[in-house]
Amino acid sequence: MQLIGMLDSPYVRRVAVSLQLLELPFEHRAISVFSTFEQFRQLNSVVKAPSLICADGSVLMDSSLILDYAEHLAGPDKSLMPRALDRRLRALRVIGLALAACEKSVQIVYERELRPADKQHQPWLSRVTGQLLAAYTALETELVREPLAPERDSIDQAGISTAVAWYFTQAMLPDVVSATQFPALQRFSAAAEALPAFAAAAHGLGTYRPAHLA
Ligand SMILES: N[C@@H](CCC(=O)N[C@@H](CS)C(=O)NCC(=O)O)C(=O)O
Repeated sequence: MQLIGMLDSPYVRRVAVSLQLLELPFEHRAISVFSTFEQFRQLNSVVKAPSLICADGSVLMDSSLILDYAEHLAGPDKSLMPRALDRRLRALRVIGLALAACEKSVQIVYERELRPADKQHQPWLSRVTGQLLAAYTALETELVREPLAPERDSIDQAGISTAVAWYFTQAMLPDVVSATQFPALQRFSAAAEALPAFAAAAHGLGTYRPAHLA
C-alpha cells in the first residue's frame, strides 16, 4: 500500500498515524498537491491528499474513507473505533469536531497563502475563524468533561484526529487559535506527539519512516 501526500496535511497525517497503530505496513510518498501537482495527477487525476494506492491498484481518497478501508483490512481486534454504541457516539462526535477544525484551518491557510492579498475576503475569513474557534471550544469542553487517552495502547481515532488537528492549527495559525486558551488540548497534544507513531510521521515536509528503519 502507498500513502500519497505530505505530512503537513492533517488528513494525510491522521492516516499515517492510524495505519501504524492498525499495524498495516505502508510506503509513504511525500508528493505535494501544490509543488508537484503533475506528479500527483499521474497517481490520482483528482489530486486530493491523502490518496491511498491499495495492493490491487485501486486508488482511494478522503481520509475517513481510507480509514474505513484500513479498519476493515486490519480487522476488529485492532480497531481504533470503540464498539460500544455510547463510546462510538462520543468518538464520532469528537472526530467530527476535529475534522471541522482541520477543514476550517485549511480554509484559512488557503485564503492566506493561495489568494492574492488584495483579493482576500474578510467576511469569509471572519466566518471561518468563528467556526474554527467554535470547534476547538467544543473539543476543549469534551476533553475537560472526559479526557481522551493519550497512551500508545489506548489512543483511538478520536484521540488521533484531535491531536493531529490541534498540532496542525498550532503550526499554521498560532495567531488565530491561542494555545493558552485551550490548555486541555495543548496537554493532550503534547502527550500524543510523544508517541512513536506520531514521531515517525511528524508534521512537515518529511517522509514517514517506520521505526525499524529510522
Ligand atoms: N475531506 C478530505 C479533505 C482532504 C483535503 O482537503 N486535502 C487537501 C490537502 S490538506 C488537498 O488535497 N488539497 C488540494 C485540493 O483540494 O485541491 C479528507 O478527509 O481527506
